[in-house]
Amino acid sequence: MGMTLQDILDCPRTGRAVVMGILNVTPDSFSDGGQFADAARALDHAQAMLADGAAVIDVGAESTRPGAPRVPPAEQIRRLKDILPALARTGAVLSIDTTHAAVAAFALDCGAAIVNDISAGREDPDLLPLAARSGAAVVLMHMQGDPQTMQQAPQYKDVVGQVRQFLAERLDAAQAAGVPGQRCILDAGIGFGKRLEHNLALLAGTGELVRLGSPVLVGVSRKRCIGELTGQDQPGRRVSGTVSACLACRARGATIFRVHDVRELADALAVWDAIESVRPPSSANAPRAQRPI
Ligand code: HH2
Repeated sequence: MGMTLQDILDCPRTGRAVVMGILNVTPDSFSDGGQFADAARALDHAQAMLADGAAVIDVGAESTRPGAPRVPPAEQIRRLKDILPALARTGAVLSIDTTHAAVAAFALDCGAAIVNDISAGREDPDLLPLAARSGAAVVLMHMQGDPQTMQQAPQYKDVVGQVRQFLAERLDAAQAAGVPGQRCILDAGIGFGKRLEHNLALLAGTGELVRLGSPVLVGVSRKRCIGELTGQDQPGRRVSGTVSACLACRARGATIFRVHDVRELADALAVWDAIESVRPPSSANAPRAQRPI
């Protein structure tokens, strides 16, 4: 039996972490564009990610890579209309990656449980009220600017403080619209209007977002910042770097990891969690401090 939405939201209390597998039904996503635009292939890929340990599948019909063209809601729904009902039949927890209430409403009708809104409810004023009415969880993500312009000249005085403040305000807005804080998921928005130094500060500062009290999601999979740190230009070669970033955030309290490479991260989390669950040896067994002779 897979996890329920409530199990996923309860992770900060139960000490577990979950993998959210990415399914882009787009022709142009930065890493997997065009691979899963066909419904049968998309379903196969989702089933493989579930078998590999994904607790939730995040389906997106619009690329948000820097400079990507916007996709109107009707076209997003056209891309989703065959795949979403088929995915719902698998019984998996589904998330819809969209900023449009019309697309979210379509996905929720098909059985989705999470609305992943990279605009945190700012783009479409109907999105948070819709989530409130339907009982869906909402991902609130930070972004400076919009995908067309966000990488032009990102500037912050205190990136962690500003992102924390933004998310606290969007959490208030979601609650004012009727979405309880326990159903909001916070995300620093790695790569959305940020340079490498900003992304690193936010990954290191994950604990600051965790302290806001809602579950924290990390979306760093195969992103440019991983390439900048590892020298890997091809997104498919950024898997180890992605796993390392996710574990660093796991150690700081993040509980939901949105990735392309589910098995690699699920295995890494299983090992990390097993080690962390062992109680440290008592000080009697600890090696004695070396003294200079
Ligand atoms: N990143 C992307 C898309 N959606 N949602 C959340 N909550 N957090 C993220 O970091 C995030 C996101 C971009 O990655 P991807 O889906 O792989 O690419 P594309 O936008 O080109 O489809």
